[in-house]
Amino acid sequence: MPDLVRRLRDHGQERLADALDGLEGPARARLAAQVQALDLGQIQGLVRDLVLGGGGEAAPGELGPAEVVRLPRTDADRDRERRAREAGEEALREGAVAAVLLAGGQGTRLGFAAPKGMFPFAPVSGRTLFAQHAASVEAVRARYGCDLPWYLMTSPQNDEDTREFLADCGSFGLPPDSVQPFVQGTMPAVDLRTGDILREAPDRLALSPDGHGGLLAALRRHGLLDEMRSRGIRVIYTFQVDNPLVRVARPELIGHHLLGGAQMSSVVVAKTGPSERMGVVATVDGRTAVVEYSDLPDELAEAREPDGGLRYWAGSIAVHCIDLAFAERLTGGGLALPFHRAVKKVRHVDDSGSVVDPAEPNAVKFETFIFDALPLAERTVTVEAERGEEFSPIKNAEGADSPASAARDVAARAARWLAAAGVAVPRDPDGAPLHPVEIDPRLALDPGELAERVPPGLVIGGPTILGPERLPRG
Ligand code: UD2
Repeated sequence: MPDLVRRLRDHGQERLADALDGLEGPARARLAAQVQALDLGQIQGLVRDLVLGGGGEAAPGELGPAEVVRLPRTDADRDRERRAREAGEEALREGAVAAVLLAGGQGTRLGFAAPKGMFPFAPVSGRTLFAQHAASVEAVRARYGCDLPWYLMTSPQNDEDTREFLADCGSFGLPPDSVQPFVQGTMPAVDLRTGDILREAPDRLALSPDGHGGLLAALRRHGLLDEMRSRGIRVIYTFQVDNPLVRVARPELIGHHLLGGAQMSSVVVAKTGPSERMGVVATVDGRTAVVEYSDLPDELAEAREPDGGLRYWAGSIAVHCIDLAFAERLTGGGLALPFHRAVKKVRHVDDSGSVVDPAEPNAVKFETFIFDALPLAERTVTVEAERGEEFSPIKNAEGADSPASAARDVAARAARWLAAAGVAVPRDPDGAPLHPVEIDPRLALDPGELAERVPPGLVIGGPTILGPERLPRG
């Protein structure tokens, strides 16, 4: 134990060393075990570079717009799209795809205390985000007659609640060995001014999830990359918990990824404007990268092409295909993703053990981002999607990217699909659907499927749920 205290001092963590030294018995053992698990050399470097150094991250390199497979417009585009879909469908039928949900975040902006996946987003049924994603997974499994294993990344903060919810819901009827939660790593928060590691209780560090970039390391740590390999998985399809419109394992993306020989691929939508808070896919020093909104200087965010369009229009919706061999290579040799700093309010105890509830941001959290693997890939593919078809995240309690905007977009997509299937959709004078409608992914994953399966003579006379029970029998 004196050894551990000395190691803390050697790495500039005097206060934590004193705190540990001042504890006795089980409390001392508990804190010591947490300190033991830290990489103190790494934290010292991060404090030096990202906290005491004024917080400046490495200067971004030379920026350029990304090459993007645009939405199909010509016959040649549609032909390419068809080939991509067929290649993706083949990979799905072979069982070569795993769906990985990123659900370890804390969802503080939404102000919802439970795991975000338990948020009841659906305008009519009140179904949760987890249930929606599970229904998509089930629909893909049924459509392609495949095993589509579903891995859910949780964090120590929400793992237990997530597992309990999945158990209560009987894994939403999916085969239990195909639904696998796994917990991501953590990093300690440090004091914004001094770099001291903070404690949330006298015998407990203030730990938080290490960012979604912790995904690959967590998959390896839990033996899941090996499991994927033995299952015959080649493509890891990642998506975020907060997007109810997300297309899980969309064959076109998988196909573009495979046909392009990519190690990592991304989906983008056109940003609504220069200030929309989403990362853009771009090139940095000639390599594909996501530049986070907070790192994109205003003059670049506002830069226009001669046709008036935004130069950096390609907003990442955080859906990626990652080649399994690439994930194995990245995690095999200690290759590390860069850490970013997030300045946050973190409740902690001071030297005397009293709780401090800061009114202003007081701490730095360290996070890695999965999209920082893009520049490490030899080949990448970036595919454009239609925003209204695939992206409406729930991040804030109100306004943009809120439960209200998502409910509106869910209903608008359903109305579009119904209209395309020849069903009359009553609308208000502004053209918005009069009644919210939900389409269960198990009934239809896309407009074409809905057109084939829509119940004959369907009339939308009020809020409506079109579920799998409406499937034609047999
Ligand atoms: C993310 C992207 C942003 C844009 C936007 C689209 C980052 C840093 N930014 O913004 O560029 O693409 O999404 O919706 O990703 N998560 C974990 N573990 C963690 C942290 C997050 O699993 O340690 C999950 C979280 O549960 C969520 C997702 O990652 O599903 C995104 O996290 P976020 O909400 O913090 O990212 P956001 O909204 O800033």
